[in-house]
Order: sequence, then C-alpha cells, then structure tokens
Amino acid sequence: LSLGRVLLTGAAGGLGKQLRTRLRPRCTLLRLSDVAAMDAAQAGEEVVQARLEDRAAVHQLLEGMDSVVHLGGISTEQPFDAILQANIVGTYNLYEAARKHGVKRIAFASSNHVTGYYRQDEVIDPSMPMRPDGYYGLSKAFGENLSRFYYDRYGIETVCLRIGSSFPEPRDRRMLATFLSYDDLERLVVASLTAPVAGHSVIYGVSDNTTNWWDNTSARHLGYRPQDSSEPFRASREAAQPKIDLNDPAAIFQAGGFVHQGPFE
Ligand code: NAI
Ligand code: 15L
Repeated sequence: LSLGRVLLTGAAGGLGKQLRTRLRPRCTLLRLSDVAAMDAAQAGEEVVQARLEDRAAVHQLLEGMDSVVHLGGISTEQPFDAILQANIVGTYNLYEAARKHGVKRIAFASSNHVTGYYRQDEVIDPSMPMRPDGYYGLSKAFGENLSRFYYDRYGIETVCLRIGSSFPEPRDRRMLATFLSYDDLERLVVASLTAPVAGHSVIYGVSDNTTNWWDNTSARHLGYRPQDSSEPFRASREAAQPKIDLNDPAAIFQAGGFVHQGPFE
C-alpha cells in the first residue's frame, strides 16, 4: 500500500533520520524538510530546508502532498520564546498550509509530556485531562488542540502520537516504561497514515513494555500493534541506576527529569 506523496518535517532529527529511510520505499514521493542541513536527495525524495515559522516557506512545503509526518520543532524543555516560534507558530503554519492545499491526513509528533504530571503509579488513557509538565508539553497540548480544531472545522484527519522515549535503547529506569523502539515507531507512523479511518485520534507511542503507564485501547482502530519491549534492557538499566530516591519528583511523575527543567529567568 503506497503512502503516496508525504512531507516529513524534522527530517534532520533523530526520529526524522530513521523515518526517512524507512518511509522512502513506501512513498511515491517523500519531501524532507528541516531548518538544519540534510543529506542530498535520493531517488524518490525532495529536500527543502525551511524554518517552520516562515509561513510562505511552509505553504510551499505542503503543495501537492497527500499527508504529513510532522516531527519538526523543539524536542526538549526550553525557554518559552523559542518554543513559541518553532512549536506553536510553526504548527499553526503547517495546519493552515495543509488546509489551503487540501492535505487529508497528518501524523503529529506530540509527546508524553502533554500528560507528564500524572504519576508513575497511575495508568492513564488519552481521554484524561492534559497535565503538561512544562512549556514544551504545553506546546504539544496546543498542537493537539489545534489539530482537533482543524478536524472539527475542516475535516483534516490527525493522529496525535504521544511519543514516549524513542531512542536506540532505553537510557534509564524510567525509559523501561516509556521506550518506543524505532521499529515500533515505524509501525506506529505507518498505521497512522494507512488506517482506513483516523478521524482525530490520540495514541501513546510506546512499545509493548512490561511496565506500562499508558492504555491505548481507545486507539485500537488505528491497528498499531507494538512488537518490541524494553524488557531485555531491564537488568542493565537497573544495575546502572541501583538507587532511586522515591521522593524525587523525577521518580514520582511520568515526566521524569523534565520536572527539574526551568524556570529560565
Ligand atoms: P530532534 O530534536 O532530534 O529533531 C527535531 C528536528 O526539528 C531537528 O532536526 C530540528 O532541526 C528541527 N527543528 C527544530 N526547530 C525547527 C524550526 N523552527 N523549523 C524547522 N525545523 C526545526 O527530535 P526527535 O527526537 O527526532 O523528535 C522528533 C519529534 O518527535 C519532535 O517533535 C519531538 O518533540 C517528538 N518527540 C520525540 C520523542 C523521542 O523520544 N525522540 C519523544 C516525544 C516526542
Ligand atoms: C520527549 O518528548 C523528548 O522529545 C525526548 O527527547 C525524550 O526526552 C522523551 O520525551 C522522554 O520523555 O523520554
């Protein structure tokens, strides 16, 4: 099943590089964009360097696209002004351009930090109220709400991917619960773009980990079935971090160390 003509933003980033090689064979055309430099275009690719806050440039990016995988933006906790431009203004520009160009579906890289102030002894689902843990999480909450508005008003389908921790391996004890392998990330994005009906959906991007804080039952219509697990890494991660202070907010809340970022002024 071809994915058609797909725009991938954030293509120079950690996840963008993974998805570039994984999505390319499935697409008629893969247009890659980032503010940072990217490798030269190969067959079936276009490479366009652009800032998400540059409205005119973003409008050009969306031209002729069937769907978008929107990874571009600031991916950590930072001062508000930087987040405002890249994540809030940038995501608005992307959705306005999608509306004008008739783009049908967007997979939006949201984050577990939309709900980072739930506790690690709670299992939550996407219907529960957002509890962002910083400006970064707030900007992803804005993106989720923005995408819901564009679905309700204009019928643009979005799958909001509340990604946990997508790296080659889980880096610490917390990531035993939040780990999303790159193979499962690919499954998640492909499911988001190919599900017969996506509507406006919210799903946690997580592998089939033994410790799990997130219930994705309400997103089963997307057909995402994780096949990997953090469990093979458990012994080494627990040995590397033998003592954890259970009174430390980073061990209490799902956000982990993000609760210690800021204030910045
Ligand atoms: P990353 O930081 O490696 O990649 C983000 C890319 O966006 C970078 O290449 C950067 O140059 C680009 N970018 C930043 N500001 C921009 C702007 N103003 N205009 C154009 N491009 C801009 O992050 P990563 O890990 O690849 O994550 C991709 C997406 O997934 C991000 O939106 C992130 O918030 C989200 N995410 C990632 C998680 C993970 O575990 N890797 C977890 C949760 C969410
Ligand atoms: C995120 O949203 C970040 O983009 C990523 O760098 C990780 O820190 C991840 O969350 C996490 O919660 O582990």
